[in-house]
Amino acid sequence: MQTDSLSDRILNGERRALARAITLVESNRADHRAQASELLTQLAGSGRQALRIGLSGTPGVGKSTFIESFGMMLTGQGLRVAVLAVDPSSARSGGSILGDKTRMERLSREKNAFIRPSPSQSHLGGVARRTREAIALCEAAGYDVVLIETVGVGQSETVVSELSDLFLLLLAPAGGDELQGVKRGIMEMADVILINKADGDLKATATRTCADYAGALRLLRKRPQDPEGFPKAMTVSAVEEHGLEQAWDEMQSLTQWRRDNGIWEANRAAQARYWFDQEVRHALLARLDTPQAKAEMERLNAEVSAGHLNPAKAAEELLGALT
Ligand SMILES: Nc1nc2c(ncn2[C@@H]2O[C@H](COP(=O)(O)OP(=O)(O)OP(=O)(O)O)[C@@H](O)[C@H]2O)c(=O)[nH]1
Ligand SMILES: [Mg+2]
Repeated sequence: MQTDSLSDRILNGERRALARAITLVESNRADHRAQASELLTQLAGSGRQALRIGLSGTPGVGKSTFIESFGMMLTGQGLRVAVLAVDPSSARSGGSILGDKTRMERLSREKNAFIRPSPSQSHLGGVARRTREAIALCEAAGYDVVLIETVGVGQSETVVSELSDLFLLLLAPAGGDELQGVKRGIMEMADVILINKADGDLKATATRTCADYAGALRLLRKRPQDPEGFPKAMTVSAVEEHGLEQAWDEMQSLTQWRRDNGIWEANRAAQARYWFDQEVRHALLARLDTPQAKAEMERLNAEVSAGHLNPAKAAEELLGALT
């Protein structure tokens, strides 16, 4: 594959070229990795930046419906929108974004939208890298907003928040008990909490839930990356398309404040360092996975269990043998 022409076509914003490039970065084949790396290097100079919005929420909370309505609102304003997913459980069914492509029917027909199913990878580290590279490709292709969706399963929120400029947490209307169901760590990542389904019979409950979360957010430690009034809780209805514009206004004013105060740049720099660190760790662990390393480990294991070598000494020997 000619990466030169592929990069031109991506810079031209051609969706098919973008899809092909994402397939390339998702591949494990060594030649594909090399091409992907070359392509990403070529595109790195484009200087284009999208607003990267992470979105998390439990199954059924309305992520797909929200993305469809919110995405349509953005494309309606002339913005180009890409949707990616971080989905560590490849076995996930039903709710997968692949099935969503048909569910996000209106958005997938928009010429200014690009929807990409999540890569079927069971390893979160692998998913993170591929998503990171897919985001870079979407930015080079001139997308204004990249939405990165994850269903809340433990670590995936951290991955998404480390990949995004803004982190949205989508919640359902519920009684006060439910508040405790959201882990504190996840609350602390959120820039905007959206209580979805604020319509019909659920409207009053949603308003109450929103007030509960607004209260809970005020109790959290103030973060240096926030202006007054953030993080914020708001109600929306993805189905009735209520509150979406207000939510977008808040996201934009938060983003503008962060840009004006150097926080946007600092955050992206910190993320780059985080991913560098992760890549190093990942690569080091991969070195333990070679046949030679495994054989050496087995030999040292025997020594350790026989009491001929202490564990620290054995580790030192093993690491010394890894080059
Ligand atoms: N009343 C109401 N129902 C909604 C709203 N948004 C989503 N729903 C409904 O909630 C159900 C789940 O919506 P999805 O958008 O598929 O939820 P999801 O978070 O993508 O779910 P998973 O992909 O399985 O994680 C569907 O029946 C939607 O119609 C809303 O704003 N109001
Ligand atoms: Mg969904």
